[in-house]
Amino acid sequence: MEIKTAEFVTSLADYGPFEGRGLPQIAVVGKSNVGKSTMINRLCRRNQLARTSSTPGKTRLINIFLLNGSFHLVDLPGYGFAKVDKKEKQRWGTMMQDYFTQSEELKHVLCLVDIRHEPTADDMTMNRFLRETGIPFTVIATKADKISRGARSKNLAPICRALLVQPWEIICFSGEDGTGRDQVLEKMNEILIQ
Ligand SMILES: Nc1nc2c(ncn2[C@@H]2O[C@H](COP(=O)(O)OP(=O)(O)O)[C@@H](O)[C@H]2O)c(=O)[nH]1
Ligand SMILES: [Mg+2]
Repeated sequence: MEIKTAEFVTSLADYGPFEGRGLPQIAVVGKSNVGKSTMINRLCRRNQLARTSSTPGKTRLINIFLLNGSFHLVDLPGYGFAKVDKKEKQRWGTMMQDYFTQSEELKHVLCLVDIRHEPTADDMTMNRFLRETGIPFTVIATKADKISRGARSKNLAPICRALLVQPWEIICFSGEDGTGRDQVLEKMNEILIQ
């Protein structure tokens, strides 16, 4: 699959109706700064479609994009930013709950983790939630350019253990050099033709 058109639809603080809602959705989750927006931009070959930031935790909204006029890519707010206060964490929890309880259109979740680090407690909570609710997901190990090719399988081992996936199920991705882009697009195609 190739992304021919990509447009920003809307940002929502509370999930609910939006223009064009009803198309299949693929959501992106992961901690703040893991590379969600960067991946979206890379997939769409657009530098500024999703805002990236070197200050983690700034995206506290659900950002929705329409791709190829046929499905919605949903950039969910990142978790695990140390500096946010309790109130902000609660707000995040409510947003996510609202999203997941009413997302009849959700087909699949792309779970991003940093290839250099062991998954966090929040990553594991999200993983458990997806398993329990039976929402299909794929783990994407981002920032693959930050380690050597040879180190990849070694780095994937703790991720596999924590998230209960097999190494071959994980897609190594880099927004920097495009590693894994084709694989993610292929995965999206599989999800959407089902
Ligand atoms: N080297 C490298 N840096 C990345 C990659 N993905 C994201 N970054 C950087 O990590 C920071 C956070 O990225 P962003 O996409 O805003 O993360 P988000 O909070 O998950 O949306 C930015 O400074 C990006 O340039 C990647 O694959 N490789
Ligand atoms: Mg972002």
